[in-house]
Amino acid sequence: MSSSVTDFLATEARFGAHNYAPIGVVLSRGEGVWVWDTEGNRYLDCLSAYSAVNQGHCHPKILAAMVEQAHRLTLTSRAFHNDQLAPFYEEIAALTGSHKVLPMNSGAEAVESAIKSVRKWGYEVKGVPDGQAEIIVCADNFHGRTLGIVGFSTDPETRKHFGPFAPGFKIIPFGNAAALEQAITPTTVAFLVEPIQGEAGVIIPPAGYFTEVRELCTAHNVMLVLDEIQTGLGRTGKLLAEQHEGIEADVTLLGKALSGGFYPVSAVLSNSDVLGTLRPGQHGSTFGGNPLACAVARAAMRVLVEEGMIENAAVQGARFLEGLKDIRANTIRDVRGRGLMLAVELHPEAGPARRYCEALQGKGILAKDTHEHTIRIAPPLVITSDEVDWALEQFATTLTQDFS
Ligand code: IF1
Repeated sequence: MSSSVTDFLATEARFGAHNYAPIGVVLSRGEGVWVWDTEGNRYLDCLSAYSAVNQGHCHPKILAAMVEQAHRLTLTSRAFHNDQLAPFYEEIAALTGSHKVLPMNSGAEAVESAIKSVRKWGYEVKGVPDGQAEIIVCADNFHGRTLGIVGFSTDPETRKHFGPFAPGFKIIPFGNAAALEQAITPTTVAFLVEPIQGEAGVIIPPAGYFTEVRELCTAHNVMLVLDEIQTGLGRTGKLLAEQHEGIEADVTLLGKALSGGFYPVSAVLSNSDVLGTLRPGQHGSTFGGNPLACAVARAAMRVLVEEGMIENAAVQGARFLEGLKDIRANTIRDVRGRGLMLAVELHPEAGPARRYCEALQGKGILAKDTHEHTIRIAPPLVITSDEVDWALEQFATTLTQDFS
């Protein structure tokens, strides 16, 4: 069967829920930083499936681990043990310095699992009266799409007509430690926050913010839950973004790149007794911790470290950021980033960022707009200097165009 791009788009539109508005490219193959569409055009992937393919598309070692494991055993449920779970625990604990691990599948599931765990910790360890646990979150957060999570979103599109929502969340501004201090009460069990807000447009908090946050959480016996689902696993040039401020979260959430994009794998990592409050029957998942997921995640973590991808993200991220800052275009309002988590914010008068992303597509680059005026740039961490320089040329010619 040979379908044209319009056929694919028409069929999707006819049968699929219209909850996305993708750029009009139909991809059929990927390798490293490159992806190809059905017509054979090649693109540099500057989204990396929202940082799920940090290790590059179809990494051969992760692929081999997946295929090998798929031949042996894929799913046992947690009613029985499997021989991949223990080594996965050991390796992720060693990598991240965590004591306890709860394996799940999607990022949103990891967030939900953390919410359940910190509430339970609040009642059973901290001594909060039952039903009164409060979790503090930030404005403009993005933690996923479940009802529990969208209930504390501040984006009207995300919430509208999906209610009623669960109580127990308090929203404060991001990057403001004084606001956190004011919001904490004796029934506060946790502060859930992204180290860098991704969906909000790659918002980097002021230096020292997380040091203060850490001190406040410790002083008030509040669990600091860092959602590193997007920032984690090398994206920002460190294994975890928390390392940029030399702090340690009480609970760390990983997802996306934990499988290198092969399979949904997420995890709740905890350094305290938070996960210790969960007893048999109180939480779980059919697929969480399955042998295929564990084998894939083990390979995904191994190549990230063995192949120097985290260091490369730091080096190439700095090169990319410098190059973007050197582009002289009056369309550009701000350029920011840490490691290979970058963004170009356009002046509102420059027209919607989406048009620039479509122009970039014509030049062989796939990037995604966010919040109308921001272009997000997050290539796989295996990108080379030559590829960064080539991408910068394409960005320079595109950003000096005027689409307004
Ligand atoms: C989509 C955004 C990125 C996340 C953080 C949890 C999750 C995500 C920090 C949930 C997921 C995704 C989901 C994806 C778009 C994408 C995204 F633009 F929406 F915000 F990456 F920037 N915590 N982010 O970023 O993980 O349940 O999806 O596995 O299409 O909704 P998930």
